[in-house]
Amino acid sequence: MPRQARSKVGILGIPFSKGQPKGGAEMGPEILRRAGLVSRIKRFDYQVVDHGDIEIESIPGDKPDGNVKNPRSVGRANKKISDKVASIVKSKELCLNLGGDHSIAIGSIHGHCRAEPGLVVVWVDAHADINTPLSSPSGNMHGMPLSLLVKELADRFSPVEGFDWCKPCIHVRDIVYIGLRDVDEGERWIIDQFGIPAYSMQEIDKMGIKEVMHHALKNLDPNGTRPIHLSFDVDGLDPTITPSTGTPVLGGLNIREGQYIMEELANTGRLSAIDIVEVNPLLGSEKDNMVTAETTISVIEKCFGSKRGGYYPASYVFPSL
Ligand SMILES: [Mn+2]
Repeated sequence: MPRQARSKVGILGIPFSKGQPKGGAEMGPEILRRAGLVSRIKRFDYQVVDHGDIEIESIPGDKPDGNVKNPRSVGRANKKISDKVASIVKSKELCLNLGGDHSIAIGSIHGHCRAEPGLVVVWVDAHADINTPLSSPSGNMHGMPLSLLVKELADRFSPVEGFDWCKPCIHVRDIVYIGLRDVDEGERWIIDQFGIPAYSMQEIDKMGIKEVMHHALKNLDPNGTRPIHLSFDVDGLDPTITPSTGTPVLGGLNIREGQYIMEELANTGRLSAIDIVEVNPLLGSEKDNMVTAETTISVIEKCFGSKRGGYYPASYVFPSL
């Protein structure tokens, strides 16, 4: 028996960008709110609670820990994110996190795990974001969130400064990837070594998005009972439709594939937390930002029951004489 879908959405802004070097990702929540995200979600059968933006403290003189940049800033912010997400999920809200760069997924998945220990992760992204501090070519933590969360990689690197609070809470096989097309060597090794189901753009071209979603969800949770954490990097979509982002890669998901992924996830009734990350308005023109925000909202709203074939809320009354 599938669990009952959550009836409330808790929106949490996370204006954090120290997981990568480019300024502007901290403006993601603002740009999505300004483009009408909250009112768009209110049209559906959810009670919307806006928790505002989380307050991020800056840590001056945050020296690298080995290869890892800004470890204490990322660690401190994510501890806070974990606490907040845990409390939102515990209060039975579907937690919608507006990033921020993708390093915020460390705290959001960690906090989600505290409330829902049996969760699975759907990672929609051009990148695998599972480098360890040792395998990462850049040292930017937005490319490492999953390595800090999975139990199987804990013995592959030393604890990172600022992350003593963060114990791995998922297994590699609790993850499925969709949309990959820029994967580092160490990341590919991890995917092969542990057999992580990974649907790159090649599989999407070969199988079509319908088959990919069917297999992805079956692979992850054959019985279809576990809560789902969707971590959605807007660079999973093609840069022609989400140009305002930090690490765009050509050849991404088109708008219809993006919408279909979300519709299928909504149909499970098991979504309990969502991250939307890497919207960066400082990297695009005003028009780019409008396109990026509109694309992102039109995809994300499908998580809340918006249907391309038309829709009315449970409260709808058909006008009659
Ligand atoms: Mn990412």
